Amino acid sequence: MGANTVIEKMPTIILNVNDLESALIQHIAQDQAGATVIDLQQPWGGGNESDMTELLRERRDELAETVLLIEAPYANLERTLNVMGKQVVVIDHHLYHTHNNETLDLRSDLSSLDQVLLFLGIDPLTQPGSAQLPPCLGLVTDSGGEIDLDALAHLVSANDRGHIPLLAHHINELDESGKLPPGVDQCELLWDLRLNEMTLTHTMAIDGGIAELADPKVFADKKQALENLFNQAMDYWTRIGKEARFAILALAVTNAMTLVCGS
Ligand SMILES: [Mn+2]
Repeated sequence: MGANTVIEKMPTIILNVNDLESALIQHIAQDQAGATVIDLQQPWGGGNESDMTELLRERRDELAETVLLIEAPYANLERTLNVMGKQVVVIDHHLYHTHNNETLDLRSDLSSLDQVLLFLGIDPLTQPGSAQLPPCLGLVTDSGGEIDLDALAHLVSANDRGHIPLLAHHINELDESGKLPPGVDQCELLWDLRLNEMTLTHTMAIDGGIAELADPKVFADKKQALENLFNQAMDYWTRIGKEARFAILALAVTNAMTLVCGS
């Protein structure tokens, strides 16, 4: 089987790149698997259905026979793709409430990222360049750059399925099983990932918070406050029972976000 055959069979990935999970799907599918990825360009938490349908019509020629429609539960979108003769694979794991107060239950134990990896048959561990975090995620501190893509995919999936508590749990688990590189601090990694998530989703006043931190004086002030907060959390962390740790960590991170971004 030649390389062309493989590429022809590769599905097109259709999604909105507006959070950590979708950014990582885009990176792996496009840069590692060589699939065409179409970003529907709608913001997190909602989208304009006719804009998305229009965009798909414009980019019709780029669509493979099979398309993965990821977290885009819009009837018109699916219908448009069906009319084009495409085989649509719906990838999702969320419970939606539609305008008509109806429920669309697409829940799954697997995140969309997990499902895409399974569908494409990708094991992030064996991908070339897996020692580096995708530059598209633009992690802000050094700690994140040292984690491999397999661990990253694992954590991004946890963040998407269970938010901060599940993310904290999996960071702790990776650390205890020796799968985090030496020097990667649990709190710092949690912070990196959540900061990226908030930047991509534009949730909370994160952009304003980051802009403010560019001022060295503001940064120095907040850095000290953040350090105090984390030291306090780590102090609790070492003294309390294991089962209470995640709650403390989640609380510390939430407080830190408020400190940086405002409430
Ligand atoms: Mn998701």
